[in-house]
Amino acid sequence: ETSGIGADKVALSVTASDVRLGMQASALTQAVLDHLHYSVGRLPSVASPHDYYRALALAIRDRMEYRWINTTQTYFDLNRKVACYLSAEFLMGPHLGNNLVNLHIEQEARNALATLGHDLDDILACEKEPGLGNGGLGRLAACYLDSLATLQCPAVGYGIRYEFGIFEQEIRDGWQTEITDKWLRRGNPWEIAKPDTFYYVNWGGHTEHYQDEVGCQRVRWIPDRMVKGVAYDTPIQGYGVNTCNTLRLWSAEAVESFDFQAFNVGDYYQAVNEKLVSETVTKVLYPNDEPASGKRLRLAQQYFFVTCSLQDMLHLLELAHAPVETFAERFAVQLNDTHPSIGVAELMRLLVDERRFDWDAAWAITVASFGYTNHTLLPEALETWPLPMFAELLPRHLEIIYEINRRFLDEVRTRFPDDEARVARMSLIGEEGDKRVRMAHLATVGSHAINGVAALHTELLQASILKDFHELWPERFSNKTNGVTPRRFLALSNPGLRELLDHTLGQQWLTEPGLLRKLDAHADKDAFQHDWYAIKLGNKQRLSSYIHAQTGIEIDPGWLFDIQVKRIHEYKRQHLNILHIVTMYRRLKENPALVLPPRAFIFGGKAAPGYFMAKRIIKLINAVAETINADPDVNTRMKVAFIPNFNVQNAHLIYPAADLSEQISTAGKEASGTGNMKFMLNGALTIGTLDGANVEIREEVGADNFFLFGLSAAEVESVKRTGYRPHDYVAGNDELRAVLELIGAGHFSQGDAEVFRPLVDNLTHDDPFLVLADYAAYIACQEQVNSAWQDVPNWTRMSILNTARSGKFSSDRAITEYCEDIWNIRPVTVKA
Ligand code: B1N
Repeated sequence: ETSGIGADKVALSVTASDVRLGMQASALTQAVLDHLHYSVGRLPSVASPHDYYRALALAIRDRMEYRWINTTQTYFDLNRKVACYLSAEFLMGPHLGNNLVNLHIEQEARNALATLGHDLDDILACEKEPGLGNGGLGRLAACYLDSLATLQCPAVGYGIRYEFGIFEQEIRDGWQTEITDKWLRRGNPWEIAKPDTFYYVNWGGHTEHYQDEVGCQRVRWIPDRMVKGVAYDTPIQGYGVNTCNTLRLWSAEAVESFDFQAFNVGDYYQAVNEKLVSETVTKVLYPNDEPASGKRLRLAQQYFFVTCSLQDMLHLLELAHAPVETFAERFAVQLNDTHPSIGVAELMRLLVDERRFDWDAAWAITVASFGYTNHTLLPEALETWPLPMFAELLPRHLEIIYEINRRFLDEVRTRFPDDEARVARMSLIGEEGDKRVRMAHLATVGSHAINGVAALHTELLQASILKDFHELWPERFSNKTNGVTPRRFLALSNPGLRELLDHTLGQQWLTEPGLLRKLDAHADKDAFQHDWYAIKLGNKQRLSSYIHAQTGIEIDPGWLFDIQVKRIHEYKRQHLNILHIVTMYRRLKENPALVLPPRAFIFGGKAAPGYFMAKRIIKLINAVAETINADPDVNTRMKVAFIPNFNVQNAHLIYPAADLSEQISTAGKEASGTGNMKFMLNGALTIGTLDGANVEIREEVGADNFFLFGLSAAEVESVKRTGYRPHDYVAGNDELRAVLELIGAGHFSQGDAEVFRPLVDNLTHDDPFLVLADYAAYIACQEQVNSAWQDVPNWTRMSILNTARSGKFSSDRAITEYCEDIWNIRPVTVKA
């Protein structure tokens, strides 16, 4: 039997052929040629690199398909409980390279392409990554899918197939500009559309209360709009296993028959318009990381993907002939922040209104099914919806939320009599100013397990925004410190280091990252340090070429690479980093003889398009870069570069090249951070505050191998309580004052004293994130970095220890904890 047309349409007893599934280079070469011919429609001689990319991607997808179908079938046959990870964002990054790693066929693919006259790296670079997320939260969801598959856990990721993902960032004249992300323009070889798997989604209208045949009071929702959610599936191949799970993303389509009336009265235009309106639901990802958008369309997106996902679960139960009563035994539904929290009310509606469950039985199922992960304490990020908007879009859900609230507040009153202040604080409806539905409260009340994403964050969560809930149900709370996948963020992106680790530890470190500890024993060895240094230098050369190609800036790979990449946000304090750079610039200008080890200050990150301060911080970084890079007095000892369009693809080049990882958020504000873990895994040392997972990183690596500075979370709170006056810090520190004056006077903006005025004014008069309070400590800590950097063997030793002690931050560890403590899910072996 051969591959090609009809090979997958033969009699049922015959499965796909070995030739087509072959993992050897020769079989892959043939498969790429077949796909070039049959799927891409190009002769090899005229095919572009992108054509080859598509052909190889399809050939690799073929090789996962068998495992994929088999995995789904295995879960179904064994009736196994499935983790359903509900997330409005999945920031998957490029698929091809990762799938090659997980299937162990990189070398074969490289050889196959070489036979065809192409270099695998050039072909990998052709992939346009699906940017269906903003930052850490979306990338965490992607790492968790990788770990679930690798750990052989039954799991599905459910989300939204945005037609436009996160915008592409270009830097023009130092400012961020946003370009729409048309990621589907050249097709997506990784997804398989499932046009027959769809569900209806309703909006608006009103409710009717009626008595059913047996005299029960029931409610009917009479919506006035309807769309269809269609499934698009992407395979998630585990590393070194047969498990291949599914990411199922929903896309909105018009319901063909719904606007038939418009056709009948001849209003063709209105009918077509209806289609356009329907499809806007999944058109674009909201580009705000953290601040809640408050837009009706965002709530519509949330309800859309959540109802499709829950209906899909109910449908799967039906296919398995399992009673709906067993829902919570079959599905663990995890809410990735509050974005899918409308699911609590929706599952109640599906059970009570549509399946005629009584309330208590439905509620028991709901609470047993849901878990809620909180990712932020920032007040501006907490989702609340104005009642009128909620009532217009989801009238029945609002009634259900009122009923959940009534029963819940009765419980609170019983436990805490005569405490109406507590009742008001805990209500699902906020009454400060306009009335709003508090989604974090809905998620908490509807879940049997609530968790934060780092130890400090969970403590603060229990002490602040969910304090009352923690007092009521302490047993429901736990910490699940985030993790990242070592497959993508080391094996794929740092092949040099991977090889050294494989050689030193054997390949098992990739699934047992605790084995990295064995590197401790090599940290002092000259030869090993030598290899380590050479690998880092190679990675820095790679990044340096990329930066040069993107920005024209030349950076010497021998310099200290000091990197801060993450969304631009005041709480992350990129401007604190800039104040340090300007401080060093001034010192060099004033004292040309100053001994300063040369450093490259590298930034990357997008600002929300409507975030005034964040956009100005980008402009400031670029303005400072332009001045410094062009000044021969300083540019032999410092350079500054802003890498445009930070995304997963260029992150692969960035993390492995770092010597120093900047994790300098105001303590108490960064829930966890995950970039901090990616840097550590790749041997960067951290300069950071006691915030988020930095606390645990420092614990693991040891205080001697971490550059700590700044106020603690408790100190930040106490400074704020007793009245923070940033101006006192300006008055008390000549160097700080001079730095702010230099920026404010337009030294970096051709004399324009207006452009950075809002930044400088904000820092001197308000400074909500205590940049000035931490300035002196940060500068002093950076001086320690400079001295440490000059001792190459010791720096290398500390770099090795960082990788060695990063095992805790594998997403495999995190997922194991979710499986054991929250989901009650066990691995299942999928046979070959
Ligand atoms: O989630 C990450 C954490 O590591 C980060 O510390 C945290 O900031 C991040 C609304 C968010 N929290 N909240 C968001 C994203 C999009 C959106 O529309 C909020 N992202 C985080 C993973 O735990």
